[in-house]
Amino acid sequence: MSTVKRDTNLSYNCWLGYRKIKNKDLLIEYKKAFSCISVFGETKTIDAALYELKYGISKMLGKTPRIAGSESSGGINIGLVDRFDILSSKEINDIGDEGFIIKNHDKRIIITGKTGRGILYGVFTFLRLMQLERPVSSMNVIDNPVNMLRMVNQWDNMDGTIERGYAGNSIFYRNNNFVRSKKRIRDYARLLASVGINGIVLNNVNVHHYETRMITKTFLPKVAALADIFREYGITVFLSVNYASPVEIGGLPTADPLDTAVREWWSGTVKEIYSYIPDFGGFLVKADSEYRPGPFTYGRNHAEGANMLASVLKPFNGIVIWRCFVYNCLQDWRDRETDRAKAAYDNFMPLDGEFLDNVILQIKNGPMDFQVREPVSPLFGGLKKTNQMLELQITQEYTGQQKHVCYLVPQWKEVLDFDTYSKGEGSTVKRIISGRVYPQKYCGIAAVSNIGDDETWTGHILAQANLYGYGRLAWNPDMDMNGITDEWIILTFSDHPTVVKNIKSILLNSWRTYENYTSPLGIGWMVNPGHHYGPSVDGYEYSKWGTYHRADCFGIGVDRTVKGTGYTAQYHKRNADMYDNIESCPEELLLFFHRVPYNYRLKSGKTLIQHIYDTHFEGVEQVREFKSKWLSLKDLIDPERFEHVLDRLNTQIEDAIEWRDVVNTYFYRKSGIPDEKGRKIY
Ligand code: GCW
Repeated sequence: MSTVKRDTNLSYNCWLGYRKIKNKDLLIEYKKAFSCISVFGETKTIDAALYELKYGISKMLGKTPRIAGSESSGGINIGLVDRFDILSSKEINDIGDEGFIIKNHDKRIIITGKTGRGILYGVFTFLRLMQLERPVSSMNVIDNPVNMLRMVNQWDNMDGTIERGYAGNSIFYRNNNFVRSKKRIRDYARLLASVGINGIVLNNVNVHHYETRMITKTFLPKVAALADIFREYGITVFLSVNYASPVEIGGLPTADPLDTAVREWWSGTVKEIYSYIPDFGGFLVKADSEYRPGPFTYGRNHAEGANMLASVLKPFNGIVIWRCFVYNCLQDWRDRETDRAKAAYDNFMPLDGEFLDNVILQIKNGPMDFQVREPVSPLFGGLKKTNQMLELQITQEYTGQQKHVCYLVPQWKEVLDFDTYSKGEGSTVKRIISGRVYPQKYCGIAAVSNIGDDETWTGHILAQANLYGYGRLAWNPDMDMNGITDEWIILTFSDHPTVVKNIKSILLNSWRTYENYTSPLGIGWMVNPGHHYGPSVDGYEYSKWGTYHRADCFGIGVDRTVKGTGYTAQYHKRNADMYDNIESCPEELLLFFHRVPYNYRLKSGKTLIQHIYDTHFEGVEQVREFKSKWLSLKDLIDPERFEHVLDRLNTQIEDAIEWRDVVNTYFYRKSGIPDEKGRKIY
């Protein structure tokens, strides 16, 4: 693990670096108002909130605040709501268990909530407002998270590697054991809590030999030690489990969910877990997918599989998060109706309503697999009687692996705002996953984390914005994208207008740019099999049958209309019709839904082939533009981070050129149609 100097390392501190307040008048005002803190109530989470408050204020004011006894009433007061009589019952009723109130009252700033979590979120919000240099008089906030579960999934393995990790090794494990130093883990908890994350799954969904043993006495004390740290920061710990555990570590001949001995084994195991971690969250399960074991082996369905685990977790208030990323990775593409995109819906829709109320289905945003562009999974809006969570991928598996800048907040916004029309207009994904369309006992959002033990946490400093943005959207999916982006830049770098303007322009254009030089119009993949980095137009690890794009000398794309694979029929009528008709299908998804000849005219008036050539040339130019925008920040950003990003941008330019040339050459050879602009295509 890299050595880290906490207070001096700008990359390491991410958005919690806390710079001294620049505005002199405001600094005077802040010093007057915030030089003393009183604490009302004692819990570990309130202690953590106090620590953060002291740390942040000391750095921003250059002076450590005095901690007064609870008898003092000036300065900042933090504590549970019942300790402040000046709060009206309306104010108190307006917040839920995780909400908070920041109230500016009679020379005091009160930061309060009904739980330690609420107070902690209030403190982080307050510190953010300070760093954004907001006047004291404006510090009145009442806020609640929109989503109940706001989780990150670590794909960390106990050998220290991270599946699809692009920022070094695991901060949790090394050499098939837990790391000893917990400092970095605590700092991760701080980062997560600062944006409102309240749950973490500590190990990869692909549960291998050692991780299967995490639920045994050998490792449970170590899991419990991590849970102690995360608990202080209001984060509940979950584990991914191997469905075949009863066989692999329980010595049973079967893992059949309907077998009594299997159920008893799980019941004993769960009891033991709770004896170590009384507030353990529950299990995340990847079953019957990509060679992982599951109920199918025993002729049982996913509901039977999930419900057995849920019933043994129920007495402890634990939950089962069951992933819907289930498809046959060995399928034969030659049959017209066979379509991987249909798999999740086909597997889970027939089971709607059959899951126990402490099971949540976790659904990837798209029907395929975290591609640069995909439609929204039709399970959203399809499922009406099942708890559900959205799964996003912060780690940039298919979006440049943290060597390329690709800010995903714009993509996530589109997913969250997508209207499924499930219960009429306004049945958006964000309203479904927050339980506002159909009642759900548990619901929310999860994302695959992008951090590792690299100094920068994320391998590319600009990728920190994805972790930050995810947390902010998980808290409130209606939050404005511009606002989130500005905040992150100011907290992380500076509020200098050129810094904000240039970095924002890079970030907000980066997804489209990445798409421009990689796979066009929703077709997906075209990456090297296995590691998924760099172009390989025909690359697909699982298929000896064909490619994803099905390009030939006439055209490209997959006909997923009702006349084709029939995938469009999985959507509610309005969307199904929109996608089915080539005229109304959003053009960025054209090749996902339609098979199109190279000379097809797009709305721009260009032919499809010309669009492919042009966007690939444009993509490279756009990355060059990012570099020139970045270069103009040379004197406005510290050298360490300036050089780091510059280095990444140079790599991105080289890679974008490779993508451009490989993709354009491929389609030139396939189609035989030359570039109208006569540019050199290899
Ligand atoms: O995107 C694919 C990844 C696998 C991953 C799988 C999944 C954890 O390539 O690495 O496995 O999805 O989501 O289960």
